[in-house]
Amino acid sequence: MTPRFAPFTTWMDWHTGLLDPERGQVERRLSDMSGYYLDEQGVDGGQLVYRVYAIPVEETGSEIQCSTTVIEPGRVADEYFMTKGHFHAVWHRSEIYLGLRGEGRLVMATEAGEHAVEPIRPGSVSYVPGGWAHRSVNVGDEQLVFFAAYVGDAGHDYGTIADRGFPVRVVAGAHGPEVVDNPRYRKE
Ligand code: S6P
Ligand code: ZN
Repeated sequence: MTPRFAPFTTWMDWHTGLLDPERGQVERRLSDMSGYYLDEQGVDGGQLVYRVYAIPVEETGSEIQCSTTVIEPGRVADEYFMTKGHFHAVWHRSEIYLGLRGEGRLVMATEAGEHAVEPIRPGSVSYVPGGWAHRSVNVGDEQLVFFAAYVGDAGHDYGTIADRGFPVRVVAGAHGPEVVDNPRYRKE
């Protein structure tokens, strides 16, 4: 059997999340996230929320996709800057997140409405089992940086979360980050 390609190395800056060589980048601004935050009155759509730097490989079950995500510090009303969040299109595909910099929360939820919130910070290794939608939230005052690895054919289902939201939101409370119910969440 002939291997499909030769081994390769990518250099990652563990502080900034930048990759060398940089092979692909996705940028999300507030204008890309209309409807994701509860109170979007007066938001500046041009504000950068996060970037994802990928190490692209073929999207097959034989490969492992890897990327770093860098979420800026900031809020929309009381809600911290966060990623869109998604289920994997192949719903049972799992994922691992390694926290590199900053202070965050990994919000996860099942289709049935069960939810879990885990910390992301330097040294955290979070396991996202298949069937759990996942969103990361920067609750600190510096960039949140983490590395993600997942099965190559997982794909992304953004529509379900865009329509229904997560059962909970992470907001700035009087004494720090708080997890509160999302009044707009729809189970089905
Ligand atoms: C991919 C993995 C991450 C996210 C990234 C941005 O399966 O979970 O690389 O893609 O953190 O989040 P989102 O929800 O915009 O894809
Ligand atoms: Zn994912």
